[in-house]
Amino acid sequence: MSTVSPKERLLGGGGLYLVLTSPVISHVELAVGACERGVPVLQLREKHLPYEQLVGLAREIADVTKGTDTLFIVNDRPDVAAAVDADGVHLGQSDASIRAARDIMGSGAVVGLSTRTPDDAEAARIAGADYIGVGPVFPTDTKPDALAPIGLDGLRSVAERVPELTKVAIGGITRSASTDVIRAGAHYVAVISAVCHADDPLAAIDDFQTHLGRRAR
Ligand code: TZP
Ligand code: MG
Repeated sequence: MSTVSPKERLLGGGGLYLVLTSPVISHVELAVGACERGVPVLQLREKHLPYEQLVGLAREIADVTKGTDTLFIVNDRPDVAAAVDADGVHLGQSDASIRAARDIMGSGAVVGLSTRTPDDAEAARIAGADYIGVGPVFPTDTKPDALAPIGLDGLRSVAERVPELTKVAIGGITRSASTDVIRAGAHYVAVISAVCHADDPLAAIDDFQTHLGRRAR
């Protein structure tokens, strides 16, 4: 069990950031497999679930990640994240503010914010985000309302504007593209379909882990 704080763990590492959305095996089975394989960050993103069900699922996942090296982040909902004592929350541009999330979760919580452009990224840094999501990098079918992809060049522009911020690239990232994404300036690659909707999600994690590993920095 790590004695290092969640923020220090996030800031000191890199690699696979696995977002759980409608996985083809159960969320808990996938969370167990991710922890066993040393995935550094797990996020629960199930936008359609009502509060009680979301808290129930988040609590099960928090029980799995507790005491492991895997950080647990809840998407959109600082209230849910606080209810299950998750390590952090990921906010979109139209979710709660970073300040509101810290008021709910406490100052030790990891707070991430979605961004797409260098200006978004700079605003996120000024607002005190611990990390930024950057994307969509590539086209994605998983988020129907996603804006146009920014490509590796767009990711590079964001990375150049906020070199000191931890960057989590997202959107259409496959295992084979993941090394280019890291080279373009991301510390973590966030994936949904490449793992959650793979024929064998645990084998897909192994494939990412083999190629990305746990990236200390
Ligand atoms: N935000 C930007 S793209 C995206 C989100 C949540 C979807 C990523 O899913 P996939 O399947 O990895 O493209
Ligand atoms: Mg959101």
